[in-house]
Parts: sequence; structure tokens; C-alpha cells
Amino acid sequence: MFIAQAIRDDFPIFKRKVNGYPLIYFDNAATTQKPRQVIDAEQDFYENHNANVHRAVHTLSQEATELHEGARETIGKFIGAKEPAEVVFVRGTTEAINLVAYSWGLRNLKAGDEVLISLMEHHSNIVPWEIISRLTGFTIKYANVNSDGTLDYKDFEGKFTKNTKLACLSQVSNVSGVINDVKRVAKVAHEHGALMLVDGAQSVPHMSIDVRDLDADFLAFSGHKMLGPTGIGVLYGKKALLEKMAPFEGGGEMIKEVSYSPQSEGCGISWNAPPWKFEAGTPNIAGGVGLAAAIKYLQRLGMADVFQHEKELTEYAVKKLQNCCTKLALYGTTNPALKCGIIPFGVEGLSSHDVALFLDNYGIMVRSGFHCAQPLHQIFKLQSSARASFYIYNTKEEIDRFIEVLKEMEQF
Ligand code: 7TS
Repeated sequence: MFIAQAIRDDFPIFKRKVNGYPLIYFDNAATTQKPRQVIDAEQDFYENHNANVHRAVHTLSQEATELHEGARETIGKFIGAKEPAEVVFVRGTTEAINLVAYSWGLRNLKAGDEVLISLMEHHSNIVPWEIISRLTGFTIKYANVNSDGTLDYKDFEGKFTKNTKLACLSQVSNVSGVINDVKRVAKVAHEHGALMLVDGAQSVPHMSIDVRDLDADFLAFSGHKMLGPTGIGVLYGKKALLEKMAPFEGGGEMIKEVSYSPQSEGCGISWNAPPWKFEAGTPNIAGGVGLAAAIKYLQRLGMADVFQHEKELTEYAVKKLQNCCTKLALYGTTNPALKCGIIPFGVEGLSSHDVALFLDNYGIMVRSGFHCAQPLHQIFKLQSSARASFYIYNTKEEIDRFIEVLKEMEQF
């Protein structure tokens, strides 16, 4: 098991103070900090190998292409993809889901079809489907979430019909940290002939994932939530599906051939093979290199230990929070067996932003608001919540300090 305190030296940002206090960063569900190894990998790319990929025969372009495609291979192995071609580089989870909505949904869904979505989804797994449904007329059915934030499996599974074409579910909620059994739901989806899209934004960074074991048709995740750079993320798709899908954006590199015909005064176009069919224009090459470095860092720690470390922190924090202040409320289930390292909470009489600002005065970063998941807040009967979310470098000592400051807040 790695020692959180020991790996903190890899993260330059922990040298700084915020408002005169050592930085305590509990906003990892929004984005994580970056280790020196990731920063160095990006810098090394720009200093030593920078060129565009797939375009030129010169040495630098060959090196850049090798690094870019090597990153794809590292990512594919990390999630258990059959081959690197199933890994499409995108900007992040949001773009990955939009890609599926526009490339697959817009062409394949029509009036009478149904898409099933849980009410705990981040807006990025709701809004693209609402946009496409307004264009093509398919129906969206929303599956209930229990008042403790756990998925109502009976409702979800009961809502499948012969018309269901797609089920959308996050593997971990970004608000409650609840872990969903996406493998179970994927099985039911497939029994009904529907596809399964898994939002892995909050799961891939924190646990061992095998897309073939889950039998996910699509998996979306973001590099910046797993030590990697911003602006790089992944859409995993089963190859047979990607092959049948239409392109997302048009431009360079996503075509095999564009030929102008003077007779018809138009261009005939044939598409490149996946994944390049979905990667129009110059990709975020340095971002991919940085994400591969992040994955290697996580693999060195071991994903089972990453999960265990966060579990221990969550159990520790929940126990302390339950007994620290009379005015503090924890939202959603606190059962550590059901969740990851995300704890939503509130303080009676204070808005979530007031809570976050008070903590910020002491160098403690938590998020406040509705975390792009308003339907789930409606279920919790809340306008907003404060949220502490942990990662590999967080320690029990930081949680102790967090509790101390919360106690001061209550006094105040
Ligand atoms: N899906 C989930 C479950 C998420 O938590 C997020 C981001 C996204 C999708 C979108 O990811 P992006 O990288 O494309 O922005 N969640 C959060 C959050 O909880 N606080 O800030 C961003």
C-alpha cells in the first residue's frame, strides 16, 4: 500500500499555501492535481518531440506519432479494451457523450425509440440526449434514484421495453459518490437489445475498470480527473459500433479520401477507420502524452490500493463528520460499502457557497453548488450542497484539520 504523505512530494502544488495555510485540496471530483511526472511528460513532448502527428515523414513527426499512438495503447490496456482502435481521443467526458449523441444517436434514434437515463447523471449525460431527442423525436425515460442517492434498480430495469435503444448510467455519482452496478444494468440492456453507455468520469480515476467485464458499449472519461492534463479525455467504444457510426466533426485526418468531381461539382468523401474517423483536426497530442504518464503513475500505485486508500479516508471522514457538529448534515448514503470518496454535506443556516468560502479562508478547497447534477439535488430536496472529494494524496491529518475548521465554523 502506498503512503499518501510520501507521494505528496510528487505534486508541486502542495508546496504552496492558500490564505496563509497549507493547501488542503478536497475538490478532486472537479479536477485533480498533477504530479511532476505528468508535467514533465508534457514538457518533454514540447521540448524534444513537438510536431504534428500522422502527417509528415520527418523524424519529429514520426516521434510525435509514436508517442500519440503509444498513449492510446496505454489507455486501452488500462481499461481492458480489446485494441487501441477502440480508444477515441476527445476533450473530456462531455465531448465523449456528445460524440455518441451526435454520431450514433442522431442517425439511429427516431420517434418511438427510447433512451433510459438515471436521475443521478451529471448534466453532460442528460443535456446531449435532450438536444438530440428534440431533433429526432425519440423519448427519454428517467429512472428513479432513492432518497439516499442509491439507484432504484427495480425502476431502472423495469423501464426497459422493446423500444429501448440505449441506457445511460454513471458508474459513480459525482455528487453522492454512490457506486452503480453498471455490469448488472448492461446485462439487462443487452437482453433488451439496447446499448449501454457508462459515464466513467468519477470511476475510471478511482478503481480498476475492465470494459469487457462490464460489457459496456461506450465508456466516457476525462484525463484531468485522474492526474492528467485538462482538455484530453476518452471515448471507449466497441470496435464494431465505432465502425458503423457516422463521423462527429469533419476535417483533416478523419477522411481517407476527398475527391472533387467537376461533373457533379461536389466532393466524394470516404472516411478514415476508427478511431481516426472521430478525430478531425490536430489532436491534443501533449495532452495524450500527459494522460499516459498519469496512467503509468496510477498503475505504479495500483488501482486496487487507490480504491482502498479512498475507502479508508471516506470511512474515517464519515465517522468523524457524524459526530463533529450538530448543525452539519451529510447527504445521501454514508454506507462505505456503497460509495467512493465523495462526501456531500451542508451546514444548517449557511448556503453551500458560504461553507466553501469559510473553509477557503483556512486553505481548504471544497466545491459548492449543484455540481451540474440538479435532478439529483431535487431528489435530495436541496438547492445545493458542499462537497469534499478525496484522492491519492489526501491524508487523515487533512481530514482532522477539516473537522477542526468545521467546528470553528459552527462556533462562528
Ligand atoms: N460526468 C460526471 C459524472 C462528472 O463528474 C463530470 C464532471 C462530467 C461528466 C463532465 O466532465 P468534463 O471533464 O467533460 O467536464 N464533474 C464535475 C464535478 O463534479 N465538478 O466539476 C466537474
